[in-house]
Amino acid sequence: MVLELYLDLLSQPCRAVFIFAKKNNIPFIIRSMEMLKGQLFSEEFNKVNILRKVPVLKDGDFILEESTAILLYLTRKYNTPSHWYPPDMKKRARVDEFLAWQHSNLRPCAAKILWLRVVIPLFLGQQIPSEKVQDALEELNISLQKLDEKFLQDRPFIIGSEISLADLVAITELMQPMGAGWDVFDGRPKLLEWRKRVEMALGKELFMEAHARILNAQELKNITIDPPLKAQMKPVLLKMLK
Ligand SMILES: N[C@@H](CCC(=O)N[C@@H](CS)C(=O)NCC(=O)O)C(=O)O
Repeated sequence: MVLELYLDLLSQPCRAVFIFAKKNNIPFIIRSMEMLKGQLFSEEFNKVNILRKVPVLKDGDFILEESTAILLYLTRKYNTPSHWYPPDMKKRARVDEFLAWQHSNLRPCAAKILWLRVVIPLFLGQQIPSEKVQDALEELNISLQKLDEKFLQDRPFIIGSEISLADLVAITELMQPMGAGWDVFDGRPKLLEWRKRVEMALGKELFMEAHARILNAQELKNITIDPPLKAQMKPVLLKMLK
């Protein structure tokens, strides 16, 4: 039975899973989900994941959520090249360390900007006060500095000379429109060189295939949100802005 992956490529964890599966020639069927069209609320998806989140992996009757768990499952089931998740105990621990750190640092900071710049304006039809965006950019800057100084240091990739799951997860977090001409890599030449190496290691074509939608600012502006979802989210988002 072929593996099924429920993904929306607007989502960072989905992009990481998508790139990993494709890069490693893992056969899968993509069950394309569109969060903004309310598809996570369908009856059909509810049977797969009552948490109504993507990504989800379905391998026969085995269903798995959480991108980190999915990536690790794929490395083990398909015995992917060891550089992704090295057998060496200390290198592996470094990948684990990064995967744990990013969930409460880089990811929420980058996601917040996406919400402020793209998602909330789409839902509420209004721009966000610039101080809010500025605060979020400053938080992201702190995380970027940690990525640079603690995790990357002077190595070509986060844990050494080869790409691992840590680089894959990090790059998918940073490839999103930050808005107002702000570029994550501006003034960070080391991170820029790292980004180029990661892109090359993954393959430019696959990299762009995964990021085409999220980087298409015009398309993002024209998305029509599912009306019931819009009504449901509006009070939550207004509260967020207070
Ligand atoms: N920790 C989870 C995060 C999953 C997650 O939050 N997915 C988001 C998209 S990035 C989602 O499905 N959101 C829909 C919702 O919350 O309604 C992972 O890494 O897989």
